[in-house]
Formats: sequence, structure tokens, C-alpha cells
Amino acid sequence: MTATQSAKQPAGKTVTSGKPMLAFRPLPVPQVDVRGFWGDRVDAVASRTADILYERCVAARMLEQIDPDRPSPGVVIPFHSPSPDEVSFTGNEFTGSTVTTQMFWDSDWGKTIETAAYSLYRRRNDALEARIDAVIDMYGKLQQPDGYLSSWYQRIQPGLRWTNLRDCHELYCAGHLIEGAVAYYQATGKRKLLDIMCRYVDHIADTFGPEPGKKKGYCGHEEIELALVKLARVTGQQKYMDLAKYFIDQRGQEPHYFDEEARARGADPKAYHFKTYEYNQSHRPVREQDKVVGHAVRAMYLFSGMADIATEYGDDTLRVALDRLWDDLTTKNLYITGGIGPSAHNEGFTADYDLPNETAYAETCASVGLVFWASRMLGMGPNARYADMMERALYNGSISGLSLDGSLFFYENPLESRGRHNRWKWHRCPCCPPNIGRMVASIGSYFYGLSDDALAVHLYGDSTARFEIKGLQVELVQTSNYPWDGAVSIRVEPQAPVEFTLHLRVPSWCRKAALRVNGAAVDLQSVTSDGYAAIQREWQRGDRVELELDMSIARLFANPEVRQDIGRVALARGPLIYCVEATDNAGQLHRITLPRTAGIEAHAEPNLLGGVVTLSAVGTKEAAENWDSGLYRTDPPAVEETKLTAVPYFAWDNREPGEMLVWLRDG
Ligand code: FUB
Ligand code: ZN
Repeated sequence: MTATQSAKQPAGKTVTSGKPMLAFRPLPVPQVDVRGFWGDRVDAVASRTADILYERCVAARMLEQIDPDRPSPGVVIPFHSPSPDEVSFTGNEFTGSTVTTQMFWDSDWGKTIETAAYSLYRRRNDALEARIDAVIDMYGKLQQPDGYLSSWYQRIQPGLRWTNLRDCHELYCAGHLIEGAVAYYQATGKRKLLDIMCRYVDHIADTFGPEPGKKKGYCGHEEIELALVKLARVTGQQKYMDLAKYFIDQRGQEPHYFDEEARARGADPKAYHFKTYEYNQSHRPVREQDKVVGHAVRAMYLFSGMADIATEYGDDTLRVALDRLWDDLTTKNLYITGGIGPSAHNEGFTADYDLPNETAYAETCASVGLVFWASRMLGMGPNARYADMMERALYNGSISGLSLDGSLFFYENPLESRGRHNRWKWHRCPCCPPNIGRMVASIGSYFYGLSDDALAVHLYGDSTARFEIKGLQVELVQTSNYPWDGAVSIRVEPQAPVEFTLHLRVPSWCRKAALRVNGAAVDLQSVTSDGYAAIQREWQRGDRVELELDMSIARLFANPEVRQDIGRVALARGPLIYCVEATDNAGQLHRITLPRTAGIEAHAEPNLLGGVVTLSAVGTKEAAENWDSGLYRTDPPAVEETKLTAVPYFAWDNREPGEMLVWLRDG
């Protein structure tokens, strides 16, 4: 199958072993050309980030680790270090506060390959393609005759394979390389890495599974589950899908695999650094879980895999668990930006409503993971409960992780900064750059869901999509200045008249929406369910759908249980959350109050931050006055008027460094 052929299929070949639910598949990346807002982001990734990722991986010495023709670099990131946030590692056990990231460098290569693959759809880049081919050749040489492949265990810690699934990311790395392999095959038609990874997965399937003599394990960092689903879909191999299901079903079962594995290597299972298996969501079998706990990225990847398996196997028991977990996340544990995981300690969740702003960890990867999970929930049918959240995480807490020019990154995405949180070129744990890179470069595949007789429009934006339904080719052209403007015009161009249902999301942030088909108004209430308006008709060439989504500015308030946000207000317009930055507001942002009575205006600023809509209002501010160097006094501070300007949160820290604040004082 060539790249072009695979692009013609909705999402690869479907394999199921149960009864699939109403399956809506995303359109493959090359079937959606994005322009406008997302076009700019994809161009930044395709023209800069994709190359930068490769170059910075090389600079970090990752190439030396995977190239069997060069001497091994040995341990580049030290196990023992005086710095408290360095890893400390004794034998095969972690005792430090973080783990060495070098053992998952294969995952960085996997995501870098994936980013490059999607970028090649956008823009030919022969030099990058040749570099990726060379990386793939190295992996080909490195692979052992039995199919095993891990640069860490082959080059740095030989002889220890499959001895510490809990901590050492072995299957996680396999997962990212699988995803890279699938994307690269689809983008270039080259199947070398795909074949390498199929051989490796065959070895994994011989090693793990319910059959006697096989290991009953699963990875301490979920990822391989969702990757195996992709591999099964593209190869049509049912056994890859079954292996994904096995890893999900087996997680958290007793006797606990991580206990037994620790004992087998002579370690005390209780000496686990993170103390509880909640950290990696193996504290209970997945169908019994009802709270989002532990490491946020791990949780998101697990839930994404569960959603895929729920869809593929028609497994309602998984869907019910996922809905419980979704409620828990979105009603008690989510930043308004779509960021998740407030704590640096476990890179994850703490207690309900614990959402500190300045110390928010809110890892870029975690928001990206939320996008993955939400998009997979949409596989079970259009539902704005998931799509609205996907949009929130997409436009805010995930893309905040990438500078506008595609060259600098955030790992943590706080909602308040005193000016010292700035974008960096690289990180000792560089998981986020290629994660945001691959997500942005593949954004087209999040726009739509296609079933046998329906197309769901999850995201709006200037773009053209091509798909096949009932054996006919259809082109769907969205003309819009979204997210700056809520007017969306959709032209449907079927090859010949064809009947199908077009589901259009009416976002929950929109308080007034209007819909017209070929100029005739449609009563939205009567056609909308689960937040999607359904238009069923025989579509003819040139049919036009117009959706008007009111983008009034909204003041958002947090549940008073969120102690950090009480008495505060955040600003939103459409899907975008706003923040104030020092550069527009002369600093001391903590002094600013936005009175309830203040009018807020939106201004299109084509020359600012690549073209944004800013919000402005007249607020108040404690004046700079002489306190006679005292700290406290009985007279309240003087208050003066101040003009306040807010910019979209995703665009912050793209100018001179300074303070930033999302939650303003509400007056
Ligand atoms: O452990 C692999 C990745 O590194 C995780 O997903 C991130 O949270 C970071 O710790
Ligand atoms: Zn990350």
C-alpha cells in the first residue's frame, strides 16, 4: 500500500473482534488541508520545528545511542547528581525524585519521526527525509535477530531487558517508535520502519499475553496500547489489536505484576519511589477506576487506548469507566486552559479542586494527551462533551507549549508567572517538543469524524477536506476566520449527489448560534443532540451550509472549591482563554482588578503575535504610592484606573519576558 492509497482510506483497515460501536474515524492527515490559524501553526512546525527536533536530538547525543556503528555514548544523563531534580539510580531501582530521561530517548526519536512524517505532507523536505531514513537504517541495524529493539537496553544496560517494566519505559519506547513507523509509512510509502516495528511487536506478542509461559506484564508508562491500535489498523493484523486489549485488561490485576517483577529482580516492591501504583494507573483494573490519579500523561495515554479498544471491540464496560473518569477530570481536576496535572512531584494529579496557578505543572504533553483522549471518545459518536474539551486543550494548554515561530518550548504551562517562566530551546527531558510538534502537524485529522453514512465536523477553521462516503468522493471546503470570527461557511462538493448526515458541533461556549442550509434557516434546537446539529440530506454539488457562532467575550468564574481562583475572573472569547502580560499592562499584574461593570472590547490586531484578537477594558489597580517602607498599615491602598489589555493565552511569552496572569481579580 502506498502513501496515496492509504490516504484514500478513512483511517486504515478496520479490524474488530467484537461489535464496533458507532465508529467515527478521523480523516488521515493528508486528506485535510488547513489554512488560516492552523495553517500558520502547521507551517511553523513543517518549516522549523521538524528540523529543530532532529538537530536537538543529535546535539543531545541521541544519535550515538542508536547507531550500532559508533561507540555507545554511555550514560549521558547521570544517575547520581548533586542537583535535587537530577536522577539517582541504584542498580535497577530509582530512588531519586525524577528518572533519567535517557532511557526513553527512543520515544523522542519516535515522536521526531512522526513530526517529520506529517510535516512532509505539508512541505517537501528532502534533507530531513534523508536524515530520518538514516535514523531508520540505524534502528534496522540495531534490531536483534529475535526482533527486540531498545537502544537503552542494548547499548547502555545490556542483559536487563524486561526486568523493570514499572520504571524503565521499554514498551513506552516501542509505542512511540510504532507511531513514528505508521506515520512515516503513510507519509512516504516507505515501510522499512514499519517492518522493523512489526518484527518487534511480534516479539512482544510472543513475550506478553495470557497464554501460559508468557509474561503477564504491561508498561509503567502507557503508550503502546494506543500505538498498537494504530499498527493494527494500518496492517490489518488482529493480533496487534488483541495485544493492545491485553495490556489494557491486564493492568492492575492481582497478583500485581510490578510487585512480582520487583521481587524477581531482588527488590522490595514497597521501595517504589512513587509509593502508590496510582502513579501509573495500575492500582486497580481499569474498569474499576473512577478517579483520574497519578501521572497525567500516563493517564491520558491509557484512557486514549481504552477509548480505542472500547470502539474497536464495542466494549461498553470500558466506555462506562471512561465516562466516569471524564467527569472526574473535567469537573474537578482541569485548568481552564485545558491544562492538567498541577504537581511537579508526580507530574500529575493531586486532590480535587487543587489547581494552583503559579506553580501549575500542566505539562504540555498532558494537554496533548487530553486532546488524544477526547478525540478518541469521538470515535464512539459525535458528542460536544468531548469535542469542546478537545478544542479547549488544543487552542490553549497544548499549543502554549510551542512558540509562534516553532523554535522554542514550554514544558510547564502555568496560569500565572512573575516573569521568570520562559520558553527554552531544549530540556533534559525533551518529551514535550516532539509531542506538540506531531500534534500540530497532524491537526487536520482532529477536524472530522467519518462513519459509513455521516461526517462529523468537530473543529472549524479555514480548510479543505477530501473523503469518500458510500463509494463517492466528496470535497468539503470550510471558509472561515475562526477562531477570531465565528462565521463558518461550508461548501459541500460531492462527485455525484449522495445522502449522508453532516453533524456540526455547536460549541458550549457559544450562547447564540444560527444555521442555514442553502440560505434557508434551520431550527437548531430541533436538529441538535449531544451538542451537534445533524443535517441529513442528499448533498448536491455547491450545497452551502452557514453557521454563525456568536463570539461574545465571556467572563468565566471557577467553582468556589478552587481556592486559588476564588474572587477571580478569567476572560474567554470563542475557544480562546486570555491572559494579561506585563508588556501590555506595565507589570504588577497582581494589582489589577476587572470590575464587573467594565465593558470589554475585542480588537483585531493583524500585526500583533502573528495576528490575534486582543481584549481591552478599563480596570483598577492599587497605585504605586509611598508606604514609607512599611509592610502593613491601617489605611487601604489608593486605587487608580488602568487600561487592561489581554492576549490569547497560547501566545504568551513570545515577546519580551515578563509577568503573566490568567485569573484577574474580579471587582
Ligand atoms: O516519562 C516519559 C515522559 O517524560 C512523560 O510522559 C513526561 O511526563 C516526562 O516525565
Ligand atoms: Zn512532556
